[in-house]
Amino acid sequence: MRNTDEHALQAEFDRRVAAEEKIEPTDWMPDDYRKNLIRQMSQHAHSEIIGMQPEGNWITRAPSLRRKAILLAKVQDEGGHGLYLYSATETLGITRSEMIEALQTRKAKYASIFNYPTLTWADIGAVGWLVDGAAIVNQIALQRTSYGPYARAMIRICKEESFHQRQGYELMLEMAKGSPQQKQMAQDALNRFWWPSLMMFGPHDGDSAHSSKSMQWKIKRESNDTLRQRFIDQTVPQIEVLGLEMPDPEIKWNETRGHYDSGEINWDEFYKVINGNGPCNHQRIKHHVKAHQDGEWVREAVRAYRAKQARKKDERAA
Ligand code: BYC
Repeated sequence: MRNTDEHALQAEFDRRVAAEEKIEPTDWMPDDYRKNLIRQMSQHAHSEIIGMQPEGNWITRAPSLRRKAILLAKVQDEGGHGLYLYSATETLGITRSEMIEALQTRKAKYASIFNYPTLTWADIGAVGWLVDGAAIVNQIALQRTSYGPYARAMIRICKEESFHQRQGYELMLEMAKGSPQQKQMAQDALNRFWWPSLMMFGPHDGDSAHSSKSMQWKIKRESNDTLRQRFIDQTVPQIEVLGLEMPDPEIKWNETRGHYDSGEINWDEFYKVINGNGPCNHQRIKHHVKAHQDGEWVREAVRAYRAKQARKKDERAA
């Protein structure tokens, strides 16, 4: 392509992003924009799929039929989110199998939070309340992301995540107002999931490798620290309603800032987890590989069916 053409295409892309118009799959886009989207969106899809494991772990042990039905529906929703996101990412020119290969060979990441175990039933409440709660804060902003298929997927996903967050909070409320042992389980779940939930927003703005480009392209609409602070501000009053102790002794309302102050995240732990050495990284990938291998017969059947349809079409055309 001639240089002048490239400049014109880039100028048109910049104009559309500035005008808040969505970029669609058939539109020209800079290569780095495409690559960055593939990275973030495939990581997001993998998070939804790997995120089914810690909760799926409790489906057979849910304490009532009502709780089992809710959890089953939630875990299925997460699978659905993964599928919308894989499809949206495929519009950028990468195949589903390439993305899965990248996940299984650890070239692609998924949200750090899913490398922590769910040890008790109260953890299911904490995951819904805190993990889905953090995900919503991040994803509401992503509904305005500049890439059309991603923005549209986020609208539906946010509606479902909102139900997930509420069922988690309702579960926590029941535990926190229950017997002293149940209240203790709720407290313990809050203490263990608080910090990993804050880590979901990524490194501080100054340490975030992709933020400045992503903000310029309007892939990201708000910074990691802004979203993390919003999550803290909305969650602290919810902890008070539960009647639980704060998981961080440094949480304190700051009148001047109009926000809650809080303690520092253990960044060594964060980097350890995202680089493959968290408590459950190995188990999560091993389980994914096995499930994928066990599903090979389905893919084989789909391929055989497609080949048969193609043969029929050729015969009709001949
Ligand atoms: N975990 O430059 P940065 C859910 C990586 S699941 C792992 O700030 P970026 C749900 C980052 O990838 C919700 N890795 O990156 C499902 C980068 O490494 P690479 C999942 C992380 O992309 C089931 C490096 O650190 N949501 O809803 O600008 C049940 C530098 O970071 C993390 C999404 O995925 C992390 N927490 O910002 C319940 C939302 N943080 O790629 C709930 C979409 C950072 O260069 N993603 N890294 O190797 C995003 O909004 C952004 O990608 C992030 C990070 C805010 C996560």
